[in-house]
Parts: sequence; structure tokens; C-alpha cells
Amino acid sequence: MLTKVFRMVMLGAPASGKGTISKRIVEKFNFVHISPGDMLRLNVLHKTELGKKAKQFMDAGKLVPDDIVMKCVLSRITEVGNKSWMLDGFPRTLVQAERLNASEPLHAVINLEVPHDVIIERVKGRWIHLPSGRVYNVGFNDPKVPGKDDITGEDLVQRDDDKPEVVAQRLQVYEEMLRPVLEYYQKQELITNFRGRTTAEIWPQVEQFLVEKTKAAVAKRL
Ligand code: G5P
Ligand code: MG
Repeated sequence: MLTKVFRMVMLGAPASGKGTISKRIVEKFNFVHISPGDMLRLNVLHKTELGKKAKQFMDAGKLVPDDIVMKCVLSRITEVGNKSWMLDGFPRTLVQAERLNASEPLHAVINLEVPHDVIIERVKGRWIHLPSGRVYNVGFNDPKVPGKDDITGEDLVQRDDDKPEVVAQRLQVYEEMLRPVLEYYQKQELITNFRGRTTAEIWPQVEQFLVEKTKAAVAKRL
């Protein structure tokens, strides 16, 4: 049982399995999952002012401006209060990493490394339930009823940014923008890389790592 607030981020290319592994971390460690991507998609769905601003960037496979994303993330962290949390797909720029560090020093940074050929195949079969962010994949975690969310029975959709040309752009942006973020966390000796072609390979490594890290945090060695 954790007695201390644990703060971590999970980085990784588009479709590397951040959302999938986050779900397992939530189940096993009871962390609050904060996914700026899910939050932005919900705003786009509900056509909020923020959603209208973000949509043009997301549809083009570009990053949403730092100020918009920072505001969302920091206000969500404040809402979460005194619970352990994990950020999924944040920070994506050096500015985001530095601003996060200024208010929320981290215990761990996890970076998923999955080859590009695997990523390209995965996005073709991805279906999501937009209101909840639940994610499925044909042949990996199929919904119980094809095309329907397991919990609500509502329709599943494909993401607008999962079109092949947008995925290529997202991968390029990821490579360019994330390099300085990875270097930033390497300098702080905070980052751990996890490699594999499947979540089945990666998850046991992440699980073991977090068991040790959270124990150390509770023992106040972090
Ligand atoms: P997001 O929403 O953060 P991405 O591009 O970082 O999006 P994405 O696409 O959500 O990441 P993921 O979460 O890493 O991918 O992967 P996932 O959904 O868990 O898994 C991918 C698929 O593979 C799923 O269908 C899953 O079921 C399947 N799968 C998993 N494991 C396996 C396996 O072992 N085998 C098989 N066969 N399948 C598997 O960002 C979206 C946009 O929002 C904006 C940007 O515009 C961004 O492009 N944004 C930000 N902008 C600025 N700053 C930020 N911090 C931003 N965050 C988001
Ligand atoms: Mg995701």
C-alpha cells in the first residue's frame, strides 16, 4: 500500500502502447491516469473552445501549443490532489518538461521503445471509445461485440489522426520534439527505457520496475 504520492510520466511514440500499459498500471498500482491526448479528444468531441483550438493541430499530426496543454494538465493535477498519478504522453516538449519539473518533481520517467513497423500495423486496427478513452485492437484486445464499447455498448470509432499520412507526421514530430525531453530526463537520471514488440514483453518489465520504485518511495529513499 502506497503511503506517499508517487508522480511519474510515460513517454513513447504514437501507438507504442502508452494507453494500454497505463490501464494496467492503474489496475495494479491504483495511480490516477492523466492522458492529455484523451482530454483533448474529449474537448474536440464536445466542441469546447479548447477543443476547437486543438483540433486543427491534432488532425494535422502536430503538437497542440504548450500553453493550452500545460493549462489542462496542471489543473487536472490540482484536481487529483493527494493521490499518486501518472501522465501519459506528457511532456512532449522541453518547455513542458521544464514547467512540469518546476511544480511537480517526478519519481520516474518510463520510455517505451517499440519499432516503427509494429506501430504502423497497430494503428490500422485501433478502435476507441471516445468518451472514456478505452482502446481496442483487432486481434489483440477485441471488443466483446464488434464495433461496440464493452462497458457502455456505445459505438467505437477510429481516431482522425490514425490516417496513415497523419501517423507518419506524428512519428516525425515525435522524433524531433522528444529528443531534448529524453536528454533532459537522462541528465536528471530519471529515465528508464523499456523495449519490445508487444505489450506482453514490455508490461512485466514495467511492473517489476514500478514495484521496486514505489517501495523505495514509501521507504523515503526517493
Ligand atoms: P496522444 O493521444 O498522446 P500518441 O500519438 O502519443 O497520442 P497514442 O496514439 O495514443 O499515442 P499509445 O497510447 O502509445 O498511442 O498506444 P495505445 O493506444 O495503448 O496502443 C496502440 C494500439 O495498439 C491500440 O489499439 C492497442 O490496443 C494496441 N496494442 C497495444 N499493445 C499491443 C500488442 O502487444 N499487440 C497488438 N497487436 N496490439 C497492441 O496524442 C494525440 C495528439 O494529441 C496532441 C497532439 O496533437 C498529439 O498528436 N497532444 C499533445 N500536444 C502537445 N503536447 C502534449 N503533451 C500532447 N499530448 C497530446
Ligand atoms: Mg494513447
